Amino acid sequence: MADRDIATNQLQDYKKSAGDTIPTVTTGAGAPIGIKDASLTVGPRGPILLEDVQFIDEIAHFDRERIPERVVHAKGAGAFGYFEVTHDITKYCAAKVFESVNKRTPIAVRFSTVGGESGSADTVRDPRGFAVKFYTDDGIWDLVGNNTPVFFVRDPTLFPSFIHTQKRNPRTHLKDPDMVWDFFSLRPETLHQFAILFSDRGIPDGYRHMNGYGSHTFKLINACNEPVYCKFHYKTDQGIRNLDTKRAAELASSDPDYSIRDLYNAIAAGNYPSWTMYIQVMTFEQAKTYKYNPFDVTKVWSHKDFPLIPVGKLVLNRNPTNYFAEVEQIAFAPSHMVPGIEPSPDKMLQGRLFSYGDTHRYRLGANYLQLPVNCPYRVPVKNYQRDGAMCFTDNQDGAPNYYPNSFSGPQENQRARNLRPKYSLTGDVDRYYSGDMDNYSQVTNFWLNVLSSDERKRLVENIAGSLSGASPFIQTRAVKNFTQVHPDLGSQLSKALQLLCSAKM
Ligand code: HDE
Repeated sequence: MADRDIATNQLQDYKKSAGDTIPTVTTGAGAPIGIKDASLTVGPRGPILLEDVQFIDEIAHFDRERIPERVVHAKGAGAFGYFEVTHDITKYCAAKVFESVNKRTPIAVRFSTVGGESGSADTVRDPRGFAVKFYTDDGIWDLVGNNTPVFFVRDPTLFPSFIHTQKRNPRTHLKDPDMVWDFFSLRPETLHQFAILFSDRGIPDGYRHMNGYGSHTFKLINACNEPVYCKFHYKTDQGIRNLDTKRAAELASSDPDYSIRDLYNAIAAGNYPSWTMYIQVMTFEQAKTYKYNPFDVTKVWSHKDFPLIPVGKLVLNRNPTNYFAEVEQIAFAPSHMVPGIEPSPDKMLQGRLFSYGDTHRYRLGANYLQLPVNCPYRVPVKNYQRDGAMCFTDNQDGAPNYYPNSFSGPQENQRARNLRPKYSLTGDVDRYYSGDMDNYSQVTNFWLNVLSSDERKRLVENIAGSLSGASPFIQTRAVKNFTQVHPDLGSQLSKALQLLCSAKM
């Protein structure tokens, strides 16, 4: 069996580790089962009796095996490990996770594709999710990011529509290039993320060879209660590696679970992947005058203006022991924050603060934070929440369930209270259109100064390949947008499209 990889040998390895003692099979309620492979029937050809509770126990549980898949990021791989601080950033942030150099905090990570279903191929052109759960001394901190530093839209109210264009046409149940390109060409703020998606980085080679980004602007608070704005980055220590379109398409049919397999095998072989965490820091004064809106998630902060500051290392050294328990049920939320880390006014981040908890309560239930993979197991949870479906702790025993109280119920924490700088907001309440906020300058810079000429050529080919499936009037509108990025991009794309469309005729 030398040619079998570690993932394929999982059951062989289980058998070896289980040893000679084979357990008794039981019902869900623990009763030992005498005969497992036959239902209870009247004669060998007869119908099944209602008293076959053993069969009903088995089939009724089977009928409920699936929970709703994630509405986006349904296909993914998870792993566990630690975050270790290598550089002191306490002058910016008092969160316990950054408390001292060498401090380690356990983490869980889930990588994912975005648009496909949970059975879809791993090697598609799609952003990759890069979600990290830090089990800190102050509870859970989730940094739920992607492998790109920017996002498609800047107002969360557009997110459901945007995602619908990435999913299936409601009538045909097919992916629909008109839906994709209609939306993209009507909302040019998508161009920056789009250019990255259609560049070489659009199909990473597995999950170990890509960077991760918190993407949004966050706020860090130091022990003197002074805030700064910040962006988080993880750079892969394995080096960036991408798949070309042809190889990705081959893998989509020969090994659709390529990225899950790659991560599992690497960790099982002791080849632990790691990433270096950096932050960029912007003061409140700088934010007031910076040339871009620092809370616009379609933009990056220039590394020249805001250099990367090293912070620490993420290391993944354990595979999940059970996929459903530890990966399907893991529940990340940007609202899981800890003292010292706060949201910025970025509207997209604000929209996400609501959405994730909401989806978890639907997908997993009101007590999703009690599941072992989600619970902040390094701190005791003490509060005034009680009951709900599937409460499987002691439900906080006999402690008072109301606040304030005179009976030793949990009290406020002074440190958390001190790490709360006030901030003031003014402005007229309105629905502000944000589609016209400089959609081009950073994409032009990407085209001119980030990509090599070969990379530009491939970008044009990749866009043309996808855009050629859309209706001609949508193609024309999209080319117009790309021409605004740079006339060369527009004309090269126009030529590539003509070639492809005439080849199809
Ligand atoms: Fe998500 N996103 N998202 N997203 N997202 C979800 O939460 C949502 C956004 C990201 O491995 C969902 O548990 C809204 C940006 C990752 O489990 C859902 C908006 C970024 C994952 C949701 C965004 C992300 C999700 C679906 C716009 C990168 C997978 C299931 C306001 C910075 C996490 C779930 C995992 C998952 C909502 C935009 C990253 C529905 C409303 C921007 C990595 O709650």
